[in-house]
Amino acid sequence: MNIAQDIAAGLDRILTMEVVRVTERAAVAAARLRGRGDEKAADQVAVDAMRQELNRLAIKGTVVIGEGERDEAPMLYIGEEVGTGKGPAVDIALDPLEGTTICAKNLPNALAVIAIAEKGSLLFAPDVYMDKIAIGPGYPEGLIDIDASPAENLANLAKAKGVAVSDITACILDRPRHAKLIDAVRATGAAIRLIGDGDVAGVIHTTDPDETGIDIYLGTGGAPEGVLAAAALRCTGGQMQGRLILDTPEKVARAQKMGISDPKRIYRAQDMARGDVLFAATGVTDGNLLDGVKFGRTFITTHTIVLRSSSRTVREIKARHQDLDKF
Ligand code: VTB
Repeated sequence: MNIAQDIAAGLDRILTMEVVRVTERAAVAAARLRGRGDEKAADQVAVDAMRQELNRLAIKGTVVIGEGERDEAPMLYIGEEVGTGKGPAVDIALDPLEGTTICAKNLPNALAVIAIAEKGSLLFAPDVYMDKIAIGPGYPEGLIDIDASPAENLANLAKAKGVAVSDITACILDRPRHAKLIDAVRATGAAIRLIGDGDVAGVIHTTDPDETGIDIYLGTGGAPEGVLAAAALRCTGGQMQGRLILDTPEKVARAQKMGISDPKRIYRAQDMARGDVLFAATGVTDGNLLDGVKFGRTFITTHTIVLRSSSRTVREIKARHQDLDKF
């Protein structure tokens, strides 16, 4: 495909490089507040920085997954128009600081994250929980099933990988609600990596088990984070299923207002993020896939992963920022 066709067919290729600045800037801002025990402040500076850079992008963007409803989030709220207004009409899912607590405690895998997709192609997910299961690329479609038991999913994955179940590691959020799930996984002999927060990273880690040591993600986390993770998986390959947890009439009604008519629907990655998708994440704290921001005496380094679904290219960008005034 030549560039003209490429632009006509979907997102501007140039955006793939431009979007890096958006997550870099948010990550640097948040990283300055690493380990300060102040989640809110770290999130706020990341939001400010991301918004500022996003508004320089040549897009006509609408935030579909952001910091919350308009009345609760002054910036990057759902529905906010971002970008210069001149360029492709796109939907944006973002989390300027995924893992605010991780950042406040300076623990691994806090990220600044964004996904950009063609207008109307990202799931408009309410801020409820989502049950999730994900594995990386290279396995037959349908290998995992959100309705199967953890033992069945782990056995199928181990068999397909050609290893014993005891050689599989599952990533699960460390929450009391996961007590049964954790017991069920441990009963199979598989290992668990318990994470305090950051299930976008948890899902992405399944795409490179040799590097991260994680084969499968299981459990419930935020639905907005589910859409972000699905966008990444669309680009890297891999499989994901998610189901919204709409366990009260109020949540069902809220979802309905957002266009979700079947509250029990199982969404695959390609249902949550359709069409041409760009995804970028910059490490805030050191992690399994991405290094955190480093503040040197004369420069700042950032480490970003940039993905695009149409080409499935995985780019890692290590940047040395020497003009410190821009941050
Ligand atoms: C996860 C995690 C996020 O929310 O989605 C989690 O990835 C789910 O909510 O980093 P609970 O904390 O209520 O379990 C976060 O921890 C924060 O957005």
